[in-house]
Amino acid sequence: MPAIESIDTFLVDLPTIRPHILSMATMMRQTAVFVRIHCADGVIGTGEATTIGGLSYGPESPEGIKLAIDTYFAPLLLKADAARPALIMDMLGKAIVGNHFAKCAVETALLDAMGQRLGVPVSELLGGRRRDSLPVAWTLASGNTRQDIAEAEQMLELRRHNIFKLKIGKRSVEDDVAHVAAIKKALGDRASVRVDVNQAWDEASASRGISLLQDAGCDLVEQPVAAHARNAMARLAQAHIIPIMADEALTGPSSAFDYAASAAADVFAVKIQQSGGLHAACKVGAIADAAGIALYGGTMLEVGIATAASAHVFATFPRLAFQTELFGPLLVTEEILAEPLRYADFALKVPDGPGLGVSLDMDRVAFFRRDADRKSFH
Ligand code: MUC
Ligand code: MG
Repeated sequence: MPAIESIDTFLVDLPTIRPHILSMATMMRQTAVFVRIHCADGVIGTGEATTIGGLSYGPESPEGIKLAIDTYFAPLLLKADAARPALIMDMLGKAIVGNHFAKCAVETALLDAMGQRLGVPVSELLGGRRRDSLPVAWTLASGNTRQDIAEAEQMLELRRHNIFKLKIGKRSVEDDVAHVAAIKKALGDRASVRVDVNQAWDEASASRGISLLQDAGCDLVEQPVAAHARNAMARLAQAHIIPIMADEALTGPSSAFDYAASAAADVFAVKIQQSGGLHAACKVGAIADAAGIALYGGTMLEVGIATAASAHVFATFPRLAFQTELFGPLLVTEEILAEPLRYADFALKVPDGPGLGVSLDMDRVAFFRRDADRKSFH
């Protein structure tokens, strides 16, 4: 049994390539919490957690995730059998309420270590991959219609993205719809245009907005109303042809079951962190599949490690009708992986090395980590 010998966590702040404007926050940087689990057989597993705009998106913050892992997770993990990640996650589930993002980072590190130990990619540990590449959307969120069109044109030209998600909900419904319509008109059939309202509308605004978005040629509306407004989501999904996607509402298998049983969404955005881990995300996917709900591979704007972990999960899905948005590493100016993830032909290549198939560049991490002691982890 390779026991867990030590756990280290550190925060890394990375600037975004431009302000990323969402209805609840404007991001100028992304902060990643990295977790490294050192096992007695010499294997080191790496995990990552990120949030959006500190505490503005959900109940966990990067600083809180680090504190929770250092103070509450680490004593439970020390000396545990690293070759039993499922048992460890059961134990953490019993001892620690919530803290889904922290749990996901820890499970990622455990599965990365397990995959390295067995010489197989994490997707194989999760039941087996069904695809080697994943189409990836890009989020246009500069806050300026002309700049967004120019950005989309550049992505099409580079053959990096032909699916665009627009962040709306900050302005009036009419102004937001005009913004979406202008972008769709400029891009035409060359791209799929979708929106994410991030819970900003009440039901009446949503009903009006969705009808207008449908006329504008928008393909998908994500979380138009509050996460707790399940009945409103069900009525909107029932009333409109344009698919309605749940995101913030899905916080793991129970909420996914609840939403599926209430027909409260046409599409589920699966996120590994929001779900509470990689296996939990697979269960959310399985519930959707069983209920005839379409799937989308979501992001919490993770950087390299958790984007790779998400890719391993989504690669196992039998159906992925609305593709993915695993572009997080491209939203920041700095690469922190030893070998960057590969994006080409509108898709992300799922890494195929053992474990996550990616690793941190520890020199770059030492440079960008928040505590300025620039400690070396070699
Ligand atoms: C969200 O709500 O989906 C995903 C893409 C993006 O720009 O923000 C995230 C969060
Ligand atoms: Mg969303």
